Formats: sequence, C-alpha cells, structure tokens
Amino acid sequence: AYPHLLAPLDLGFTRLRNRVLMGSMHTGLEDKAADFDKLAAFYAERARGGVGLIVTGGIAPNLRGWLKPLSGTMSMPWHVGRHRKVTQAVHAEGAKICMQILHAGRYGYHPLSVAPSAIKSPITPFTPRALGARGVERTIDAFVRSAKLARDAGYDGVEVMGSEGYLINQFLTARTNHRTDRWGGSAEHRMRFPVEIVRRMREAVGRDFIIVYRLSMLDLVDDAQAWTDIVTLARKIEAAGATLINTGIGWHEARVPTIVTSVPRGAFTWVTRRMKGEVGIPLVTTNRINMPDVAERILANGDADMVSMARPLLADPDWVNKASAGTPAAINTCIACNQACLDHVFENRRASCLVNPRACHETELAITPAAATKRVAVVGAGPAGLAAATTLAERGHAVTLFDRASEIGGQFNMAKRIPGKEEFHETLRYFRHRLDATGVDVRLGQVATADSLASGYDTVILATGVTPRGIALDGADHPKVLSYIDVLQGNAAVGPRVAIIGAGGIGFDVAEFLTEHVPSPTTDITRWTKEWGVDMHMTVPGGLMPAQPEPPERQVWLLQRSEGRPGARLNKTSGWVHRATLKNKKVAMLGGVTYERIDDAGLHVTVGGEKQVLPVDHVIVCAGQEPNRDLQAALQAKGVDVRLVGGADVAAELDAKRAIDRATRLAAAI
Ligand code: MDE
Ligand code: FAD
Ligand code: SF4
Repeated sequence: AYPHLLAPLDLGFTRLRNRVLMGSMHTGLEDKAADFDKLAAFYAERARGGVGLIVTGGIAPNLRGWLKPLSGTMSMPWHVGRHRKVTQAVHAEGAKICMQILHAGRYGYHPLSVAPSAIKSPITPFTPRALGARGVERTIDAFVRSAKLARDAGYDGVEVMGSEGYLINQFLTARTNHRTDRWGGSAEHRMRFPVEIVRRMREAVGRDFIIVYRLSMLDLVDDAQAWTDIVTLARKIEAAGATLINTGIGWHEARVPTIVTSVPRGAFTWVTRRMKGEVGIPLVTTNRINMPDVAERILANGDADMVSMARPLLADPDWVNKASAGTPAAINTCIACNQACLDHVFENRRASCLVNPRACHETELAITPAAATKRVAVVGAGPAGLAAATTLAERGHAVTLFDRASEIGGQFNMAKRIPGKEEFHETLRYFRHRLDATGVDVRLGQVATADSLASGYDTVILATGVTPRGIALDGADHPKVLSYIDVLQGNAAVGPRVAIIGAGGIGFDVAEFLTEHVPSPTTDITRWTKEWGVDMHMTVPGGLMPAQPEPPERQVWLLQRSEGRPGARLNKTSGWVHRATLKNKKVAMLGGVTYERIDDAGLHVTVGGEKQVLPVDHVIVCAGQEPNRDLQAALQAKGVDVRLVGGADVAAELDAKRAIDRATRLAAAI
C-alpha cells in the first residue's frame, strides 16, 4: 500500500524512513521546562506511530522573537537540557526530529516585538519597533546560535520558519518591509535576510545537520512576493545550504482560508508543484492532506517529494502505521475543525484534538485495561456515546450501545451534510470501524426506556443528546415555520426566500446549506480557488485576484436577538471564514432583531426601531437546544447507576469537543 508515501528519502548524510513530515504545531507545552516530560511523551507517541521526520512547534531564537511573553526560547546553554528529553524520546522510537526556529516579528503578542519596519499587523495590538542595522545582524546571529544549541540538544536539524507572515516573511515583502538599507528596497535586498540566516547557519552547524526552510510560496496578501522572486529565493536558499524546502501558504492575516474544513483536501499542492524542477533539493508540500490516499496521489503525481501533515497526527498518532498496515479505515481522521488545536493556541490554551482528547495529554489521560469487567449500556450513538462505548469496550468492559435511529452518528449526520463539512463523514467511518474492532454490541433502531435499562447493567451512560428549542411567537405554528432538523434531514422542501431565527453555529451552517451549490466548492479545487480569489496562475504578487463567488441558491436573512454582529461568537480561527462565506452569498446578517409574528406575508420584525416584513417562504428556527435527559430520573428512581455525557449533560451548540472529551474521560475511569 502507498508505495510513494512509504518510500524512504535519502538526504545524503541521513535517511528518513518515509515521506511523512509531521508539521510544526504549537502545543502550548514548549514554553515551560516543567512541561517537557509531557511534550516528550507527545512526540514519542507520534514517533512510535511511524512518522519519518517531526518538526517541533516554533521556538524563538531570542526574546524579541517571542510569539507571546515567555514563549519557548532557545538562546542560552541552559535551554538545551529540557529539549534532550524530547530528542531522546523520539530517537528511541526510530524517528528524526527538527526544532523549528520561529521569530514572530510583528506577530509577537508583546511590547518588545521587532520587524523590518514599524508597521502594525491587522491581527495584533502591538506596533513593532523597526530593527536597526545592528539589530538585523544580531537577529541573524540569534537564528544561528539557536540552531547550534538545537544541535547540542540532540536534534537532527532545524526548520527555519520563513512563511505564515512571521519575521522572515515580513522582510520579504514590500507590504511590511519599507527599509532603504541593504535589507530592503528591492526584492533582491529583501531576500538577503533569510539567505544570510541559512548560509551562516550551515557554516556553523556543519554538513550533517538537516536545515528545512519553510518557504512562503503563496502569501495571499496584497503587496507581496511575485512568483519569479519566490523561485529566485528558493534557488538562493538551496545554494546557501538548505536540505529540504517546505511549503508555506498564506499569512495568518490573509483573508483566504488555508486550513479549515471547507478548504479542499490538498488544495495547495499545485503551488509546490510549480516549484518542482526549479531547485534540486526535495520539496515538501502541505495543507489539508489528511488521508493516505490523498498523500499518495500527491506524491505519485510528482507535486512534491514529501508531505507535511500536522493536525492529522494530533488526531491519530498511529496514522503512518495504519497506512503501512493497509488499514486506512482505522485512521481517526482530522476533520480540520481547528476547535481544539489552533483555536486553543490562539486563545493561549494547551492544544488538543476534538476527535482525540488524548492529544497533548498523553501522560494524563491513559486508556488502560479495566480492573474488573462491567456491563455498561450506552444510550445514544452520537459523538459522546460513540466515544464512551468504544473506550469502555477497548478497556475490556461489555458494552451495549443503543440508538433509536437506524444509523450511528447523532447530530454528526446533520453536520456532514453542510457544504464544507464533508469531513464529518470520516469521523463516523472511524467510529464504525472502532465499534467493530472493539466488539461493542450495537443495537440500532431501538428506543431505550427506563424499563429496558433497569436490569442487566452495572452502569448506564446517557448520551441522548439534545432537543431543539422552539420559539414562543405569534404564528410559531404557521406551516412556513421549520426546525433546522426538518431542513437538514431533507424532510422539508425549502422555498427561495428564507429567514433563519438564531445566528449561532447551527444558524450559520443552515445558511450555508441553503445558499451553497451542492456538491460544494470544497470538493473541487478550481471552483474553490475562484470562490476565494486565489490566482492559480500566480500572475499577481501574493496570488490574489478578485473573488468570484458562485451565486447563492437562495435569498437568506440570518437574524439574532442580541445586538452586534452575527457570528462574533463563532470559533476563533474559523469564525471569520463562515462570516466571509455568508457575505459572499449575500446573506443579510442582522443583530438586535425583535421578532413580532409570522404570517402569510412573512416574518414581521423590528430592527433598529423600524418595523419590517421579511417576505419569506420559510422561517427556520435555530434557537438553541435543551439537554435530553428524560431517562435520568426514572433510572435513578430504580436505583440504577446513571451518568450523563455530551449534549445530554450540557447542551452547548457546536460542542462535539466537549462531548468526546468528557465521554472519553468518563469511560477511562469506569
Ligand atoms: P478577526 O476578528 O478576524 O480580525 C481582527 C480585525 O482585523 C481585521 N483584519 C484585517 N484587516 C485588513 N487586512 C487584513 N489582512 C486583516 N486581517 C484581519 C478584521 O477585519 C478585524 O477587524 P473588524 O472586522 O473587527 O473591524 O480576528 P482575530 O483578531 O480574532 O484573530 C485572527 C486570527 C489570528 C485568529 C486569524 O486571523 C487566523 O484565524 N488566521 C488564520 C491562521 C491560519 O489558519 N494559519 C494557517 C496555518 S496555522 C500555523 O501555521 C500555525 C499557527 C500557530 C501559531 S504558532 C506557530 C508555531 O508553530 C500561533 C501563533 C499565534 C501568533 C499570532
Ligand atoms: P447527539 O449527537 O445529539 O446524539 C444523541 C443520540 O441519542 C441520537 O443519535 C439519538 O437518536 C439518540 N437517542 C436519544 N434518546 C434515545 C433513546 N431514548 N434511545 C435510543 N437512542 C436515543 N459540533 C462541533 O463541535 N463542531 C461542529 O462543527 C459542529 N457542527 C454541527 C453542525 C450541525 C448542523 C449540527 C446539528 C451540530 C453540529 N455540532 C458541531 C454539534 C455536535 O454535533 C454535537 O455537539 C454532538 O453531536 C453532541 O453529541 P451527543 O453524542 O451528546 O449527542
Ligand atoms: Fe483536526 Fe479538529 Fe483535531 Fe484540530 S481539533 S487536529 S482540526 S480534528
């Protein structure tokens, strides 16, 4: 299986066991020495899972390069010791590991930040200080010293972070580099900074040390690098002594999504492919590669020599071993939701994974064989019930899983129908496989009742999910009123003009469902790049062209009672994508709405003191949910040990993260 993916890669002085590079991810464990045992366990598990080369989360070369105050830094001899825990743990499992050196430049979330010029980024509150000529030299020295210390710590190499809009990238574009000295002015001068870093680093570390350079091949911001300059830079970086060139796509401030669920799989490998033949060293491609068939196809097509995957290895540390064993159905696939990884990092919390709560908690959340076998009934086969049932069965308990529906998945069966959320199918495929593998007794099409559960089980876990909340409004029973469930389960034909009451995550999803063409652009890279204005011919520096969104399928009003901009409370790193998507679909998003009544004319509302009638064919209610825990009291009355998980416990809207996490933790402790 997967001959290209699993082929070793000879780098001359060393050899990687396959073509999988685990891309850099900040976990939140790299900042304090006390967390390095956890960090080592995290990487060791991925190394054991078969990865060829690991790149750590970004480590700053000096304090001015910090992402935030007291970020992990490699600048002094006493920083070395803690990293040895990581390198030894990874080497013991047969993988190789590079330390990423990341200088945040103007993305630094602290007052000491520096940049080529004193220009604030749109996504940080601090204006950086412009580096003086000596400051530039000192920064280059800091990169070199950091690489030497990484070598002392036992790393096989380093990755120089030259993309995502960080310091090096800031030197490379006229957008952020207004210098007139030898480090600015022309494209050639602007390139000098990274080239000098790599050249002096190679001199300092010797020939037998990997230097990966993460090259921004598509900036996706205005006033950025032209393709010809990027090629020139790649050649100079090769000549300066880099071993591998990794691909960077988009600055953090770019307004084109690059890694969220609605980005097509492998959406940017064509960029790396353009670079093939321009340099002689191996190229690594990246972004939204999450399953072995996708990776294999990319390598077989010759788009790159290696694939970088980051989040897929949070989701499943055994990804490579499962691919090697020819059992891709066993892979717990990353659904690109960002909810527990990137959202956490940008909120200054430890990263984890929605589908794998053990990620970054390897030493704290252990799934071990149960001391005594218990008979457990799990009611509800949504994400919470699935996580609980399979974890319990894996530990040796005898588990029966009930669902009244004819298929497993609960609300994920609705989520997977949202255009751009096609990945949710994968989680259900994974759980189907895992139910089989762990031997859970699955009873579909069965409504569990207090009577049927009263005997025969030591414990009953209620994972019965939620009931949608209705609205109390004149005309709430009008035939044009539908619940999101009617709509998403395909039980109702929806007219051309629609109002959605409630602009939470489900309201946004329903608006996308009603306005996007199916199959969605997520399934087609060319359509998707047009939709977001990505120039696949790279004629414009930065790769942006006017977006050409497909016309909406319907006219939609998305309404909320609370004041302010709808969607402000959506997730940190994906909310803006949903807001932009609906804007492209010309959805009218209104806050501060008072609902008056619904009748044949439509939905009567007051907005900003003004009465209006929205002339809609349907009103779809997405007004939140209540926990469905009807069985709890009756079971307790019969003396049954009952536990609640998921939506049945807390009915927060889009919260499969909590559902899976709590269910796994409960199951690990029974
Ligand atoms: P927001 O509310 O969307 O934006 C704030 C305001 O700024 C405006 N804005 C802009 N105006 C003009 N031009 C722009 N380019 C631009 N961008 C934003 C907005 O319109 C808004 O103004 P308003 O509308 O209110 O008037 O966003 P926010 O401040 O809440 O947060 C933004 C995010 C940082 C979350 C964000 O934009 C992010 O989602 N971008 C995408 C990030 C991404 O997906 N990157 C891809 C790869 S991820 C990766 O490589 C690793 C990331 C982890 C690093 S650590 C690296 C290490 O290993 C995390 C370090 C974080 C340091 C900043
Ligand atoms: P559910 O998924 O609701 O499952 C409960 C199950 O219990 C159901 O299958 C039901 O049939 C069964 N059941 C109930 N009573 C009985 C009974 N008496 N006998 C037998 N079976 C019974 N969350 C996110 O984190 N991110 C997202 O992007 C996201 N997108 C979403 C998009 C949509 C359109 C929707 C509707 C939800 C989305 N969610 C998302 C929310 C997520 O799906 C829920 O948080 C999650 O499904 C809750 O899991 P659960 O197992 O607690 O409940
Ligand atoms: Fe992937 Fe979501 Fe897990 Fe992050 S939290 S690794 S995006 S599945």
